[in-house]
Amino acid sequence: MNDTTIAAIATAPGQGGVAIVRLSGPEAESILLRVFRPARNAPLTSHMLTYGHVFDGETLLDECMAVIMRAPRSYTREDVAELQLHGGVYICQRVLALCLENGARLAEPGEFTRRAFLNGRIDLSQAEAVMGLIAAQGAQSHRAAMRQLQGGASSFIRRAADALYDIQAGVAACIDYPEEIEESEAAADLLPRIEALAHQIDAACDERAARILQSGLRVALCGQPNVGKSSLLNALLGEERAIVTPIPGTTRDMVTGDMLLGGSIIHLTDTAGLHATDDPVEQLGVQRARRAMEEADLVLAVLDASRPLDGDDRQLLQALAGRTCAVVLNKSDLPAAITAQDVPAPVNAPVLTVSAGDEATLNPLKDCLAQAAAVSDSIILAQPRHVEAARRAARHLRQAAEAARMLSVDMASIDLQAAQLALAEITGDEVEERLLDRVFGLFCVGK
Ligand SMILES: Nc1nc2c(ncn2[C@@H]2O[C@H](COP(=O)(O)OP(=O)(O)O)[C@@H](O)[C@H]2O)c(=O)[nH]1
Ligand SMILES: [Mg+2]
Repeated sequence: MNDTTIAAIATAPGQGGVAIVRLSGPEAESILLRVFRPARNAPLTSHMLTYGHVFDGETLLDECMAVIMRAPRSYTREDVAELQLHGGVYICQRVLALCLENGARLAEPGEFTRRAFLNGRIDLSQAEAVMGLIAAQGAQSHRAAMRQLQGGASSFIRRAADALYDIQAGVAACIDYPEEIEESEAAADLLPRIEALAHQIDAACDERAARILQSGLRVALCGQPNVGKSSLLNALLGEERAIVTPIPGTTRDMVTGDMLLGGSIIHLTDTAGLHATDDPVEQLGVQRARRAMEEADLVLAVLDASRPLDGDDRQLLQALAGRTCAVVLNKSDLPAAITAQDVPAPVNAPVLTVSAGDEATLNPLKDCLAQAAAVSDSIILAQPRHVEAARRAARHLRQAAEAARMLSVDMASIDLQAAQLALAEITGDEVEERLLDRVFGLFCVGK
């Protein structure tokens, strides 16, 4: 247990109806009582709100409610005190300063949650889920964070770790009792188990899903100048984000915007038209457009349906072979020069006919985006950090199997141990201070 008491403003900065200053640690209650005077002179009851006042010296600072949550029945498992103040910037800052003057230390980002972790209330993956809940902008990321908070990832990893301990015990027995255990029999028993576990862990990893949950589906609008990419971006976002003119080459830098579709975040990037140009500014724009296209999870190849396809259009469509993409035939309100049948679309790419000015025509496109951003609710590891560590564990397991097969069973033990450590990183059973700093450094102050 930590012997310092930390304090922070737990609510978002700015004005609001209510703001909360939070304290955690052994002195939480005594510091609270130095700052807050209950209206009735009675001891505070744990988990009950008490009405009273905060004084700054002899000056009345605020009329407020206070609560003490005594250990271990609190978020951090320490004594926690909270003051519910009027949500003014000055009041919050002054009350926080009073707490600090009375013995508290300013909390670092994520320090309350770090204490909850260090005191064993939650494991590391659950602590990260708290951050995921706060950061969730759509129902999909919220569901994934909630599953993680409920221990979804942890229980999977613990089961995998248990299976691995059993395997390690088998290897240890082989090393300790070489006379009793036949090497080939041990290998025949352990190898399939190691391989099955590696497979099971790999199957729980989905980099794409983890990334989409964290930062949304990256969609790049690509195509020649003047086909209507910026108009489509604006129409999808429902606001005039990008400049639209009949002059080719209007969009030079990248314009981005987020939208919510079917509970998922779609991160749209409008790009400069892909074409050869002598203008150095436009050239940079084209370079950026190419990069955005490479990095996108889904590319929308936008074509102008009112003119025939040309070489540049065909080149773009060819470049998208093998990518997740959709072809958008824009300007369907004008007399058509090409229809969906004329487009040599990449395999599996839908061709959607739209008009940027007609919202109803955009629905199939929105459905297509929502579908691409949907992540299965059964996804087990929903965080890039977890996926990375799990992949590392699976890699070590496969190396262990290789060593056992090519050399001898006992040669597997180093890689098995490395796999066990990689799994433990996810739940935080085996963590270095540096890893904790990295994880909790991403939090907001006051959580
Ligand atoms: N008729 C018609 N004109 C469009 C449509 N979409 C865009 N435009 C026009 O095409 C021109 C170029 O549009 P813009 O969005 O700037 O194209 P970008 O260069 O691909 O970003 C502008 O004059 C738009 O008003 C559409 O669906 N129908
Ligand atoms: Mg544009």
